[in-house]
Amino acid sequence: MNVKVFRTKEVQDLLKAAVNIDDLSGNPRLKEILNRLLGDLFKAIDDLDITPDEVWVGVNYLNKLGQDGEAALLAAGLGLEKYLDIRMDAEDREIGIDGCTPRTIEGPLYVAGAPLRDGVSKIDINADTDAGPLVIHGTVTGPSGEPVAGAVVECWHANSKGFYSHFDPTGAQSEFNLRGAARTGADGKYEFRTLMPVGYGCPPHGATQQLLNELARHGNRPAHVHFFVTSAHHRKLTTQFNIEGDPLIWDDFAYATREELIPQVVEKTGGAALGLKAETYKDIEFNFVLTPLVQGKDNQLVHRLRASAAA
Ligand code: MBD
Ligand code: FE
Repeated sequence: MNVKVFRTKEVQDLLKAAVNIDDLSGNPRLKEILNRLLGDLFKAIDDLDITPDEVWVGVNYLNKLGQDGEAALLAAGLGLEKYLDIRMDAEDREIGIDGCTPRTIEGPLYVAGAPLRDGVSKIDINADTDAGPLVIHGTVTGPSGEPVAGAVVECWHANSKGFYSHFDPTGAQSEFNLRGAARTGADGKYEFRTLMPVGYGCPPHGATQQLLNELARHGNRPAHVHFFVTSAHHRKLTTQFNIEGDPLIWDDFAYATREELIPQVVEKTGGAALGLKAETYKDIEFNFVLTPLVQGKDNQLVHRLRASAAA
């Protein structure tokens, strides 16, 4: 088949009818966006001669994606979440914001409500025989290097199997294991006492991995630790660092790696005195430089559906 019908009045009228374009009620922004996306899809079907069978494969894929609860995971894997970061970075450059800790994607595995402690937060609750102790610490500063008091650093990461609490298919972790928050004092310092994570892999039988297989892509991330940093007088920072030496560090299926987000891992002793499970532990210093509010507000705060639980 090599027919072209997209430009016909019948199809253009159909597109308008589908989003009820002539009716001023409803959600005008949604109408605008859906009209464009549906039109681009119709045009692609015409241009690439996408067959009915192929369309139904796609429709049924969306059903499986939803059943598996993986739409946000796929958004990360297809670079959509990274693309939003690229756009926000460009917006920042345009208004002269730079030199601060780079953002990188949030991902789909944050859970709100983790315990908040002053200064030091020990976040490993469950024993994990395959993971050694890890201390993550640093200072939160503003753009000119001044320590920020009262900043809240939230942290979440995987265990030695690459699984996150709340989403662990083995059910092995209690709520908020490897998740927590630390509030800075006048010196701007925070610290997490935890265990070394291992990289995440997509559920092997889920919709995301199914699509990645067709693309001959893997669905793995290097070992990493996520952070939100919030402070009343700065913009919220969403970032992560990677664990140096992980072989996937420049082959992340979610494209979150950045040069500035690979801190040194230093081996230290004195773990017992810190309440760690071994005398020898890994230490990572990671400092956060926050960006200023823009005209008194956070112009890039991202609202999205997030899991939450009670501490
Ligand atoms: C993760 O741990 C993650 O950080 C992202 C972005 C996607 C899937 C799992
Ligand atoms: Fe993650």
